[in-house]
Amino acid sequence: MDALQPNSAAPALRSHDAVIVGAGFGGLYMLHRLRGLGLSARVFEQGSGVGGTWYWNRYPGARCDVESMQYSYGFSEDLQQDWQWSERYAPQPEILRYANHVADRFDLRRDIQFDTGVTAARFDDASGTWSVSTSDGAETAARYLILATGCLSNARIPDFPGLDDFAGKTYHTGHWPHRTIDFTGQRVGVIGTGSSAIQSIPIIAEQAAHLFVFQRTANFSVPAHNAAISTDYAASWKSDYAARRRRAREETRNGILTVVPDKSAMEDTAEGRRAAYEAGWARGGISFMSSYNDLLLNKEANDTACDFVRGKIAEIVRDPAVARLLQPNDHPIGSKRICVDTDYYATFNRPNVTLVNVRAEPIERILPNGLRAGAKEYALDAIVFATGFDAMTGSVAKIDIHGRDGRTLNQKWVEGPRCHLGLMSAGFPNLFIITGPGSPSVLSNMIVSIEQHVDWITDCIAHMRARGLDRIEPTVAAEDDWVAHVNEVAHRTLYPQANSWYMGANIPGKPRIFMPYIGGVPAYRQICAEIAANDYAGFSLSSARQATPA
Ligand code: N01
Repeated sequence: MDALQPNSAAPALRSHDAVIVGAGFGGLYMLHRLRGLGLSARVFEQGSGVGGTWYWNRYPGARCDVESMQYSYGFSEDLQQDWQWSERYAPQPEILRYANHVADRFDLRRDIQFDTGVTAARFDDASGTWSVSTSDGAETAARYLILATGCLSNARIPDFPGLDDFAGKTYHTGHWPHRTIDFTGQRVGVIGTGSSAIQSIPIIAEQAAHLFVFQRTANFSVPAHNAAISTDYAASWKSDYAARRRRAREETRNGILTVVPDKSAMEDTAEGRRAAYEAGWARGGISFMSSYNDLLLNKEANDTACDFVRGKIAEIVRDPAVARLLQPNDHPIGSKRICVDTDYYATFNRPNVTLVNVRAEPIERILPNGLRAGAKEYALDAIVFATGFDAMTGSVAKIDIHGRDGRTLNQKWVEGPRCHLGLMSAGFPNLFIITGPGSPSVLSNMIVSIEQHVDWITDCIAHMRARGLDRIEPTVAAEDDWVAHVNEVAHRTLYPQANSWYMGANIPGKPRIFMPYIGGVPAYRQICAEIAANDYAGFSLSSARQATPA
């Protein structure tokens, strides 16, 4: 379809084969692939630039906790050979440069409309097209609507009373200003102790006159041991990049090449475990969780890893009362996303850092000059909300999506998200969600999962076009089976034991459903591939001239 140009002052009516929402890593690659099919696509991006997560999360210390050589696209051999990563864990500005490089290299910007949010989308059953409303007041018609809205993109500030009265500056880690913020000489409060807080606290502590860390739940964190990437290390990856990418996709649970011993922690002696955990601690990063093959399956095994990390905290933090407060004791290690830090625990040895237990004394009110927690008031010049996101469904829910029978996606998902394969939802034809709920997504290397979804969607659209079909949606039966399977697999693990954002537990009133698919990247890829090879079994495909699927 070609764009229709407006001939009056009326809002533009545009028409494309596909609308893609979001210009992060998912949206960029989706645009590239659809162009390859010869389709016209328009990307709407609410930010002023590409990069998604890495456009918004500019807080001090932001970096990826998947190693740079792996947290990058594998679809272009030239790209992966040319790009040089500087550090083992790339800092946010470098990842953002990479996203911009990709946008320029593949000439993607001309089809991206920045500073434009998608507010609503309505499926017209008669024409089989989506009508997409955007924040610029325009409407765009498209056969396919593809949400590349990201899993952690709806930043959330809890509804603290008095928030608007605060006279100082407030920040959210996921909405950080696009300029350097210097806290020198200030009294700063950081609320939250998740990954974002744990990365930013050591840096803010170096600047602030005093830093108060308001902790509700202690988190497990392992050292990053970040370092420059040596030329030899990069060269070893590049010498067989394609094969390594393939192994990451097909042979690892989470799309990240790691050696996982085929051994339970309980098969080892106490000394053997100590040595394995010490090696994991020394290696650094999330591969600590791969010290044994059952840390997220067996509580007894998990406890041994918890004890090890709690012991490390006690060794690092000098004040035993502070150390105790920092030692997590209410969830298995890894059941909340494990954090990766640089000097996090040691930061609490600084005289200008105070840990406040807001589990015991919750934050009651934000005051004009600080906040009150329990009986105590804390004077603050700035508050950093490291309070996370309405994860996985939050950015989808912000769009008022009406499906084939007029029902909204939010109505359908009121008791938790329902998707087949985490890709499509019954009643919403031609609506694809990249790394949606029910897919490995946040439990995997996101770029690996993004590429797999984009490739699957591209192949699906190509398949339909080759057969004169223009409508696809999952059957209710297939979707129900998949949702049940996602739940069943999750409950074989320790994950549901934590009040995590994976479970929707961080959002008051959000249904408690384990949202990502934990069956592993290789198994999931195989299921998706088999369904495609089997003429998209579990999906109804038709042309607009045929009856609507039941
Ligand atoms: O958010 P979070 P995040 N009063 O939800 C606390 C990815 N990521 O932005 O646990 C007091 O984890 C809340 O407390 P509790 C990664 O997948 C990756 O840090 O709910 N506290 C928690 O401590 C990560 O998991 C990277 O009791 C309140 C914190 O706020 C995900 O993004 C870096 C509160 C929120 O932690 C999200 O991480 C950064 C309240 N009312 C992020 N409400 C890397 O790759 C919330 N909290 C390295």
